[in-house]
Amino acid sequence: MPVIPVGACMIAEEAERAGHAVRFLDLMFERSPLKAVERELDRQTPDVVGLSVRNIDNNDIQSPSFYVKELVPLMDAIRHKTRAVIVLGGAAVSVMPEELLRYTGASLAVTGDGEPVFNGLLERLSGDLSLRDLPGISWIEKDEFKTNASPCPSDNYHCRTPDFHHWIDVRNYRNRMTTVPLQTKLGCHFKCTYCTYRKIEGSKYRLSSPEEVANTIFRLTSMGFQHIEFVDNVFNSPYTHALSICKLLGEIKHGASLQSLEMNPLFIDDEIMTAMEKAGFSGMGVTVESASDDVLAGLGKGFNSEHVYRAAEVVSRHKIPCMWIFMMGGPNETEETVNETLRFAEKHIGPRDAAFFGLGIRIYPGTELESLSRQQGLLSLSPREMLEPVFYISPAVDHTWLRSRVKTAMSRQMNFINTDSIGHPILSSVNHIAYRLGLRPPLWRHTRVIRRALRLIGMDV
Ligand code: B12
Ligand code: SF4
Repeated sequence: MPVIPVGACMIAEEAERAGHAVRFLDLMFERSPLKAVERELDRQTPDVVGLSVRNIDNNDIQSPSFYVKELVPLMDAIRHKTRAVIVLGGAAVSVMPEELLRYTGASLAVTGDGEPVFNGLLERLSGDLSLRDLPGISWIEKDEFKTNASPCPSDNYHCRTPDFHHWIDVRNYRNRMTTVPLQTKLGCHFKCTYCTYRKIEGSKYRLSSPEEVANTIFRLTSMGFQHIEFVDNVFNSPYTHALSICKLLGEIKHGASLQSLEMNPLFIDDEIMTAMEKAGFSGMGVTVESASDDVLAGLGKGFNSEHVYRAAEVVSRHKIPCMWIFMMGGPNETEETVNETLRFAEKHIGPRDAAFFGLGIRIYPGTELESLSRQQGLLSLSPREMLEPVFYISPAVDHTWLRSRVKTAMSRQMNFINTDSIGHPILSSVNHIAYRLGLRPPLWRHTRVIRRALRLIGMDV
């Protein structure tokens, strides 16, 4: 599913609001991004080029794809055709700013919330002022990485959405089953050992009021968007915040179909599920990762298998289709724990629901998982060398065995998928066809039917 470049649209909109002349180039559907960039630069000479970099790689241990490599020719073209200051921003940049700056040779990187920093940066550049003390930027000076901490975030987050029609060709996204992203809060206070999200949004919660969320949903529906996805790090934490949003949305006629793939089993109960049903949720995802206590402890999830089983019971009493998300091969994983998780999935995930099994965990510099990987002798690369994807698999489980064990479960359960399934090239055509047939997001609700249909034409996806 192509993801709408919401962050880039927000940055562009704020810069335009501040009085700058902004051109926006969406490379998502360009056959040749390089030619598109060259064409754009032939038309005009910008003073600043901002690049929004979302994904470093595809997080796929089996067929890794290193997307950042594709930036290099674009950077070369920009440098060749202009003298513009090149600024990197986006989620990938917050995760590995030093490594990305070194790899691409960009002038600056903006980490964390982009809008205030980028506007401050443009203001200083326009006034020929020094950037050295500007909060939220990083750069390389005489081979040394320099970084200024992000500006102190305010306590609240004001939920908002850019005017997408002004920046991107919305139809291209809509007819590929894309949902519109919306955040009800920023931050996450959990401490999962592998996670980078706190680096992006911080560990302190910044909440939007339920009224602001409702107004933003109205704005989106008035722009013609019906399928809205809450892209919070964890939607149902803090519990009372999510509950009040769902209750309010249940009381008003907004006309949107909602979903969130980031639900924590700790906070799933009948009350929130009922509120979500009334609010108009058409799908939800629970990031359980495992059903084994040892693995959950190794991942630092802050919940145990009892919570996982309890969440399954609650979900089965309600109507919202659920995607169960697992991460196989983490710390403390053994053959026994893999079997434990698969037994849970086979027994407790009903035919209406689906399960996704990711194999191996991408290791990022600065995480506990990085330290553990070094202690266990599994990682000797320097942080710089970790820009190209590296993965953790518990030394107590054989990778090939794990892969084939999950495949065996998938061959019996047609509602199970793995990393190979979501990376399969046929999926974009499936999205397209499904849309034409009148199906609407989330497409994973139809996993069983799609896998069966593909099997009939000889594709075991
Ligand atoms: C929700 C989400 C998803 C959803 C998206 C649903 C949807 N409808 O949009 C789904 C599940 C589909 C998804 C899929 C994937 N995701 Co994802 N996802 C996220 C998540 C949790 C939130 C993204 C979001 O919308 N944020 C809100 C917007 C407003 O923020 P933003 O885009 O980052 O923009 C801000 C700043 O970055 C900055 N900014 C952005 N652009 C620019 C440009 C300039 C010039 C400047 C100055 C600043 C700037 O300012 C913006 C506003 O403050 C992030 C984690 C996170 N907390 O960020 C991971 C994250 C972005 N995903 C990630 C990955 C890897 C993926 C997948 C590749 C996983 C996979 N194997 O399938 C796919 C790729 C999908 C695709 N086509 O791109 C990584 C990317 C970095 C990395 N590690 O490589 C992240 C960071 C998580 C992680 N593991 O670290 N994802
Ligand atoms: S709950 Fe999710 S976002 Fe929060 S630390 Fe854990 S993995 Fe990261």
